[in-house]
Amino acid sequence: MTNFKTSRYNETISLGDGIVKKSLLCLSLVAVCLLGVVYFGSVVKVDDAIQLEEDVTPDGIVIGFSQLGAESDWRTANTESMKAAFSEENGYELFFDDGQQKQENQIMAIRKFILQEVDYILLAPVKETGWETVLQEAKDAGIPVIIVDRMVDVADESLYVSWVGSDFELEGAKACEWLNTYTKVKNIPPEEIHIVNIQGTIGASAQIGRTASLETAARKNGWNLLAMKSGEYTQAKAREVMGSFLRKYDNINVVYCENDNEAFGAIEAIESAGRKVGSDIQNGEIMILSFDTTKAGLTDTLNGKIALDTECNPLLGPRVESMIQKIENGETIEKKVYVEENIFSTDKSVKMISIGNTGYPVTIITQDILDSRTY
Ligand code: GZL
Repeated sequence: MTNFKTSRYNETISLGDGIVKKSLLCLSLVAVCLLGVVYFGSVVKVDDAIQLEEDVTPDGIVIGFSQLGAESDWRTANTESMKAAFSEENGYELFFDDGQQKQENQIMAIRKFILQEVDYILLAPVKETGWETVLQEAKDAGIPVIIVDRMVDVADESLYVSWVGSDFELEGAKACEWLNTYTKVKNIPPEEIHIVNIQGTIGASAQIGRTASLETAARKNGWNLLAMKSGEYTQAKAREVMGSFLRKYDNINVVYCENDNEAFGAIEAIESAGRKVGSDIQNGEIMILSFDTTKAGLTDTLNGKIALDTECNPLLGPRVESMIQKIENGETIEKKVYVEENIFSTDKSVKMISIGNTGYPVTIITQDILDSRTY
C-alpha cells in the first residue's frame, strides 16, 4: 500500500520516494481522491462513475438480430445487407448473433436480447418449427419480432409483427416451368427426364417450397424424380450427395440444386466422375438447375455450367429497416412482404415462362449484367 499524506496548497505530497510539485498537485489530488476512495472509501464515487457508465442509454434504436448461420454465399450477402441497414450511422445499435445453423443457439440469442431489453428482435430462422415458446417470451417482454427470409410455423401469428422474404414455392415453380418449356422447345419427351433433387436444410421454408414445387411439376409433367436428399445448402455436403446419386443411378440428366453452393458441389462431383455439365442433355450432358443467383452462381450460368439460376434476393436489410421506421412512425405495416425476383439463363431457347396467368421473362445473363449486380 502506498504510504502518503494528503496535504493542501503549498505543501508537497510524497508518493513513496517521489516528490510531486504543486503544479501537479491538483491532478494527483484527484487521482489520490479517486484511489483513496478505492482504497479506503466505500467505492461510492468510483462506483457512481461505473454506474453512470452502465446507465448511459444506447444511442438510437437497439436491434437484436439472430442470423441462422453462415452456410452459403447467399447468407453472407444477407448478413452484409442487414448489418449495413442497421448501422450506427443509420441510427441503430445492432446486437448480432450467428446461430451456426442450430435452433438452440438462436433461441438462446433471443433470450439474451430480451434480457438486454432491445427495441426490436429480428429472426432469420433456421427452420420453420419450434419457435412458439421463445416468441411468446419476446411478446410478453413487449419486444416486436420481425421474421427475415425463412418463415416460422406458429399457430398464433401475433407472435411476430411482420415477415420479409421470398415466395419459395413460386421460385421452384419458375425453375420447373422453365425446364418444362425447355423440353418442349427441344422436343425432349418428359419421360426422358431423369432428375435428382439436392435439397436445402430440411424444414427450412426455402427447402419446403422449392422441393414441393419440384414434386408437383414432376408428377404433372411425367418426369422421373429418382431421388431427393439434403445437401444442407453447402458445397461439401452437396458434392457428397451428388457422388452417391451418380454411383446409384446411371441415367441422371437433370440435377435440381436448392442453392448455388449445392450446385457448385454437384458440378465438382459430376466432373470428377468424368461427366459433363451443360444443357445438351440429349447428348449426355447433365443439366444443373440452381437458386440464389449469387455472383459465383451467375458466373457458372454465364459459362453454361448452370442452365438456369432462379433469383432469391438476400438484400433484405433496407426493407426490414423501412418496416421498423414505419412502426416507429406509428404507421401500419404489411404482415408479409415479398421481394421481386427473376430467372437467369444463357440458353436463349426459352425467353418467357408462364405460371397461371402471369408471365415471367427469362433474363439472358451477360458479363455486363453480372458486373452490375451487388451480390
Ligand atoms: C433462401 C435462404 C436459403 C438460400 C440458401 O431465402 O433461406 O438459405 O437459398 C441459404 O443459400 O442457405
